[in-house]
Amino acid sequence: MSRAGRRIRTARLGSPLAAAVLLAGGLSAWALTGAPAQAAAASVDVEDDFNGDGYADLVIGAPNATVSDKAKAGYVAVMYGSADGLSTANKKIVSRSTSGIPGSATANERFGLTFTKGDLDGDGYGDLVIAGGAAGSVVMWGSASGLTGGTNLAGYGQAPQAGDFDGDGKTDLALFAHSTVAGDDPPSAKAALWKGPVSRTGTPAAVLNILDKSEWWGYGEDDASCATGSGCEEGPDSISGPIRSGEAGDVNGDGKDDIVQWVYTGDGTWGSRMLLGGASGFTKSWAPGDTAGGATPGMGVGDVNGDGYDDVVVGGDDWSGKVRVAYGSASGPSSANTKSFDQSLPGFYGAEEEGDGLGAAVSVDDVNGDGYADIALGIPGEDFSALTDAGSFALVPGSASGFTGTGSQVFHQNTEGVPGVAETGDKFGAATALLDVNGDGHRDIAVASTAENSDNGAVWVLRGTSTGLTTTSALAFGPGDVSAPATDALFGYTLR
Ligand SMILES: [Ca+2]
Ligand SMILES: [Ca+2]
Ligand SMILES: [Ca+2]
Ligand SMILES: [Ca+2]
Repeated sequence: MSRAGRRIRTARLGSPLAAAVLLAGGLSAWALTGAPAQAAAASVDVEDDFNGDGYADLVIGAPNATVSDKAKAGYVAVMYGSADGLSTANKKIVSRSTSGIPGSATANERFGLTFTKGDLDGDGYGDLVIAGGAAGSVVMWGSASGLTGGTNLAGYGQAPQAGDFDGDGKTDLALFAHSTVAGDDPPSAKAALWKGPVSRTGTPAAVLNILDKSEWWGYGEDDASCATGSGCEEGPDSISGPIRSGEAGDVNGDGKDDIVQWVYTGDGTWGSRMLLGGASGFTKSWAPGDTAGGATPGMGVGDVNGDGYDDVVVGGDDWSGKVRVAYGSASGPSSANTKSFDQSLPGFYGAEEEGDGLGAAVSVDDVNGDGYADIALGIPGEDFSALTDAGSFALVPGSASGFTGTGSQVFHQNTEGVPGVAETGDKFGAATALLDVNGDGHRDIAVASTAENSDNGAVWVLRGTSTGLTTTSALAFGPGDVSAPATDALFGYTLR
């Protein structure tokens, strides 16, 4: 993930108080202000740091967990970073049964199936928006002591996305109603573009059109009913769904964040949708995988070739077993400037076989600190050593010429130094996230196996270095290690 006007923790130096302290006493006085005790690494984004300590915090979704005897009610585990990385002791488990969280645990709600991070109220601490299906979403607010509270966002419970979509420097929130697949045509679903800042009562500075007027679409031949903003199938407050996932970044370099989503495209098929940010709502554009069958590939956004335009990376899907990298430009990504690869890429270890799920998870951000976003790929269907679907993951470095394969790394549970033992059907690599949990300037990887220990799931963390990922100090933990419900939880189904 990389966002327009990316703000890192050191942005807090811009506050009058911090600036005055620096002038008066330099960094030695820093701790006295209540601001972060150490100067944070440039690799820790504000939205990833809920408690403002300069270490990125990981969020783990466990959407199928039983909570308060309600099957598939779901929860998220928030793991706070530290100089030593993550610790199973430093966490917060959040469900509808958690004190302060509105609502109550509900069977099949799958709370935490999707979520997004962003500093919605602009106080310098990242906030977390957790989708909860038909019941809507919940915002938890960052503070020096971590996430607190729980503000209900009724009506919007699917694939929320934070970013600066109108380019004013404040974090906005794109909200989408929960909807389910309905036959031939994608159903229209309620949606809203909330202009930031968003107050802790859940009130935005303004509500903008989710779609620019040029995109409004109504019933009938001439769309006349839509011209007034009413009767729209897709319009100021509606867009087609359902939506499985989304990622934000600035693919056309205009300072406004854009969203790539995986959405229902009708007739049982799913595909990508690119929404370009704008002052008067999103406009639709192209992304790879615009019609792609039923599987959901991973999607990531980041500047792989360092040209200032974020690039869109879409994993293999039913129609393409290849990972596609659509390089951004002033006019956004295009098919003409999209390059694809699979495991036959020179430098990439592994054999390309049917059903590998190459890129079933995708994360794009800079690990080795050279300024080029690197591509993490989950390969949960990878077979090796006669183990079917044991799974693996890879890191493919970015460069001035984009991905080349040079320097690629592949890991699985039998890689020396990786905790655990690879087994048939583990599906290691089902989800990935890149974030700097130990604040050393190199993003680390979190990777999940949702099929570990039946369907309980587990998460591994490998550290980033100037030469890529290392197994040194690798960590693995499951839901039981964080005192959370384990049975069939799919712990790690979503990571961010
Ligand atoms: Ca933190
Ligand atoms: Ca943009
Ligand atoms: Ca680029
Ligand atoms: Ca890099």
